Order: sequence, then structure tokens, then C-alpha cells
Amino acid sequence: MKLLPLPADGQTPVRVLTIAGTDSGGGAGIQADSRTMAMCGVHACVAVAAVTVQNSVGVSGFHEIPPQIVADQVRSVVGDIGVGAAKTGMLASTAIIEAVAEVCREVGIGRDGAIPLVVDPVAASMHGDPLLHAEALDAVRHTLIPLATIVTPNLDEVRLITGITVTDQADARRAAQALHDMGPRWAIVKGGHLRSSELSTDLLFDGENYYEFPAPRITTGNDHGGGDTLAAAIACALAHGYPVPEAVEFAKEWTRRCLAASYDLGAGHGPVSPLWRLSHS
Ligand code: PXL
Repeated sequence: MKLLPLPADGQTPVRVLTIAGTDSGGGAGIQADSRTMAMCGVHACVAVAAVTVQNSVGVSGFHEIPPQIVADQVRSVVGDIGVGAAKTGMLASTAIIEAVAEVCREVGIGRDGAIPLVVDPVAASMHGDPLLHAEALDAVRHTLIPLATIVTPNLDEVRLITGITVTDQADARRAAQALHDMGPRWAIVKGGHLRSSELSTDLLFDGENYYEFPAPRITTGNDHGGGDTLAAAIACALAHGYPVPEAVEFAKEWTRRCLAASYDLGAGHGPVSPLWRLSHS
């Protein structure tokens, strides 16, 4: 695959900011984002929104960071270090979403700013453990998604956000339209969880044209952090100046490789792994 250019020794790399939750098991969230960013040659800046208590079996609790501290992390990083793109993951609550949206508008992150924003509307872990208060779905719909350059829900999140249960490509198109109507520049409906299909087809929509990204399905129980990895890779490619369809194409192949390299960890689901990059120059 075509990889993103790596910085030379001593050269300041492209920077990407993730605003998300930590995963003590190291598989998803900020840990997945930072790993993919590092393996893409990108310097990861992080604004921690929540700390989860989790391992390979599930999430047993989380602690929310005060909204002002989340926003201050974003302001501090953008004002000094500067970033080429940003990504949101687990934001947990309405108050954090509102604080993040406000600071993003202030510093120029988002669809109308200079810094593209990938919104991964994380609602629950793969085990079904909640990572977002149910009352915050309205803020996801009306405050967070409208800010996005691209929004990247999986099918469970599509159902929660739009009410549409996707079982085929026609449903996926309706869902992409419904998401786009909320205001992001681009919407992607990920087909990875549509187990009835042999292909994992992601559908990208800009309000006019649909772009399909079919890929052979990789069946593994070790897919923890897959959604985070896709969204983080999109953000890395956008920071390198890729147009959105090319960024998605890159990220899809990146994530496929990470799924193929996933490994067992603990008694539950292992993580997707970008470590394959270490042996491919
Ligand atoms: O993969 C979604 C996700 C995002 N962020 C955090 C998570 C998870 C899934 O478990 O724990 C912190």
C-alpha cells in the first residue's frame, strides 16, 4: 500500500490532535489513536476527555474530565504546537461535547475552520458497555456532528443517531443522507459490522455523490480499536493534505492491515495492531 511520508530524523512531523478517552487496556481510544498516528509518522497530541477502566473483557467504569480542562487542553495545543487535523472519540457527556464544540469553533477546528475535524461518534464499547450518556445523543446530533469535516459512525452508532437500522446498501445510502442532513461536510457509513455481507463496504457521501469502498471482510475476534484506528488514519491523511475520498481510501487499507495484524490479549478481544508498519519501510 502507499504509506504516508515519514519525517526525516530531527524534522518536526505533521501533528494531529485526538480529543477522546483513554483505554487502560491499551487497545482502543487514545491509545489506538496515538499508536496509529506514530506508525503513520505523525506526532499525536492528546486532549483527554475521559479515563476508562477497562481490559480485554469490557469497560467497568469511567471518569469524566471536567469540560473546561478538556477545552483548555485543545486551546493549549493548538495555540502553541499547531495541528494539521483533529479527531474526536469518546466524549462521554453533553457538557464535554458542548465545551469541545465551543473551543473547536474558537481555534478553527471543524468543517468551517482551517483544521479538518474527524468526528468518531463513540457511544459504546464493542462489548456493549456505554461510553456516552444516553442524554448526550442530542448533543452528538445537533452540536458535534454539524462541526465535522467527516463523521465516521459504525452501524450501531448509525442506528442510535439516525434511527435507521442498516441491513443493505439502500439502507446505508438513506443513513448517509440522514447523517449528512445533520451538517457535516462528509458522512461515512461503515459496513464492517454488517456480518451478512462477505465484503466490508464503507459508504462515503458528500451530499451529492456516493463513494463505495469495498474490501474483503477479515473475520477476527481481535478487532478492538478498529473504528478508532480508521478515524485516526483518516485524520493523519487529512493532515497531510489528502482530499477526503483519498484519505478514506488510505485509512481503509491501513485498518485492513491492522486487522490482519491483530493479536490475542487477555481473555477477551485483542486489539487491531499498526505494529506491522515496523517491518515495512
Ligand atoms: O472503540 C471505541 C472506543 C473509543 N474510546 C474508548 C474506548 C472504546 C472502546 O472500547 O474504550 C476509550
